[in-house]
Amino acid sequence: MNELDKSAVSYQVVLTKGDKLLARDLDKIIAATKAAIAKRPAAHPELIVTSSETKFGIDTLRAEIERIVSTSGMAG
Ligand SMILES: Nc1nc2c(ncn2[C@@H]2O[C@H](COP(=O)(O)OP(=O)(O)OP(=O)(O)O)[C@@H](O)[C@H]2O)c(=O)[nH]1
Ligand SMILES: [Mg+2]
Repeated sequence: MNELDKSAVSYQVVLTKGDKLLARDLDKIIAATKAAIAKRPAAHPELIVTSSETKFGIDTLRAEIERIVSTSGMAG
């Protein structure tokens, strides 16, 4: 993340295996992670939480990737 911030390459944090934590622990991790990335200039302020076990957040992640690709000219 240091390198990405330095070179101004924007990025978004994805918390994987979201099913492994209790909801209240996950809330704490989300809050702590958001606080940590608030100081990072190239980090997207929103997080995405996913689980490949329950498929939670996978649609959101796919949609976000699609949005980035379609607005960055990468789609051709
Ligand atoms: N509970 C849970 N386990 C997962 C999930 N995704 C992967 N795993 C398990 O984590 C282990 C590593 O799987 P990988 O496919 O390498 O997943 P990864 O995201 O690269 O995770 P790491 O290798 O552990 O950094 C396997 O035992 C998977 O079954 C998830 O969403 N929930
Ligand atoms: Mg792995």
